[in-house]
Amino acid sequence: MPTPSMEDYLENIYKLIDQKGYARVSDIAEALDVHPSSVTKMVQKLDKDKYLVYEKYRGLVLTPKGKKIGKRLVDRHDLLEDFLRIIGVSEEKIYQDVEGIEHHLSWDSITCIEYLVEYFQRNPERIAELRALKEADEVSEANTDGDSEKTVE
Ligand SMILES: [Mn+2]
Repeated sequence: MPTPSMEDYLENIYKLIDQKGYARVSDIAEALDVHPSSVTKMVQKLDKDKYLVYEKYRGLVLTPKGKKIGKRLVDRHDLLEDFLRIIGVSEEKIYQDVEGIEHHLSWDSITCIEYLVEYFQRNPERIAELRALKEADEVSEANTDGDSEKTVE
């Protein structure tokens, strides 16, 4: 099993290759906000563990094993974003929150969240109910704050 840090690399390498057709050390360093020398070190480790093949002058290719786990990690990230969006987390918090939780849930929990997201997507009226519950609470909180003129969208 890859470590959380390896997961971040595999996730981003998969995404870069998917979007641009290739992943350079400099692109990975930028995506993960780390020093290129850290990328080189991790890429060598991922090569040793057979997730990818790294050749200094030809770049980096994911192995079938690397592709499979990379896709799974990207899908997991997207699923968790959908989940937080559905339960009403504000857009500016979603990405960082997913980065914070994605490595710490079991695949069992991920599967359960997947069904929950599917359930809500099939029943959008339930999403509306959930939103209404949150908004009603926000309105009553605003009122008890003596801020009764505050309007809630
Ligand atoms: Mn992520």
